[in-house]
Amino acid sequence: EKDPLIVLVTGAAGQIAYALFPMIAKGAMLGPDQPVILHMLDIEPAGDILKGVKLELMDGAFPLLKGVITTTDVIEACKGVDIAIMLGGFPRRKGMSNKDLISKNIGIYKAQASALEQHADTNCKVLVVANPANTNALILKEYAPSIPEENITSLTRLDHNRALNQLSENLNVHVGDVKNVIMWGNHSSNQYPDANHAMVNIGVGHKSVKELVTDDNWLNTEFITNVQRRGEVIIKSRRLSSALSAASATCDHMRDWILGTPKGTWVSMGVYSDGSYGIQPGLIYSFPVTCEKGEWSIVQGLKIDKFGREKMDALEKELIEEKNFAYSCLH
Ligand code: NAX
Repeated sequence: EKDPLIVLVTGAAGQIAYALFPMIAKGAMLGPDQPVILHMLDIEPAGDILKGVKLELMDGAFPLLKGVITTTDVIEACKGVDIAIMLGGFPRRKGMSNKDLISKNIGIYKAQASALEQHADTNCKVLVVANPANTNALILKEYAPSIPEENITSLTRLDHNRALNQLSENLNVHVGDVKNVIMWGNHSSNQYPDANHAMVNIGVGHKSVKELVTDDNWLNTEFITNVQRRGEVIIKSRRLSSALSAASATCDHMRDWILGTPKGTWVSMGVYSDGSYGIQPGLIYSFPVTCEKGEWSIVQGLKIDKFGREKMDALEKELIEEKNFAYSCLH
């Protein structure tokens, strides 16, 4: 049997975590033969909730779950961690701008970065989900300089999966037969789902989405706004933000990163920019990536049209502004 991996989940008393824990415990994230130990971190007022979630996890009688630690102490939470899933943070309240959110989260991400750097495994892989996800990841990277920069990523997989679903509904094909959409840049209200390179499995090979859509204009209009507004639509009907789909996307992100993407398939991940596609190096920007043996690499050489280029540049600008604002709070 493999040695267990230690998985830290912050914001462990929250709603995404509640949907995510059974997926991790059943092996959907790290594989059906990979035992896990969970470290659940939340803040003091959520201590009782944490204990309750732990009781449910024990009652799940999951064969792969070799231990559960609940704590409100960030150092204890980070000890020996192999995988860190950052769901915790200051929640967006009505009327809060991105800047308000950044200034509230900066202290949290600085402290968690230091704790991870000092106490986690040296090859710890980190996924930041809490918003603003890209910029929280960037702060984490800055304050954990000994964690390799390629080990710090942010979630755009939920948007990616939403885009796959939009294509599947529009083309009336199964979602499992659609692949290679791209979320570029930032997880924000201006996010840009790009289906120009997306493919559909038609049984005897693949056809491009561009060939299959009846209305070419749809990809640059409704498709984009449907993906952008999906979160709001869900909040309106569920009266809570997306949790099941966010947990599933979190699981997909880590699984593909660690176990690899299928041949010919790429996924979207917020990763450290190396300057690919002319994007400022050092930003955490979402790119199409393939993964092998625990390492991601950015898909190179895709043709970008003028419409897409403008969207990508606008998202880069947004991230530079968030970065500059974050730095002005820090120094
Ligand atoms: P919840 O409000 O249900 O849970 C957040 C939890 O974090 C709470 O239990 C809270 O006590 C805890 N927390 C706050 N400060 C903390 C700290 N310093 N250390 C540890 N825990 C702390 O939110 P939930 O719906 O679970 O969403 C979690 C985060 O994901 C939010 O920031 C949300 O905006 C973000 N999302 C990001 C998405 C993405 O695609 N990147 C999509 C889904 C989601 O909206």
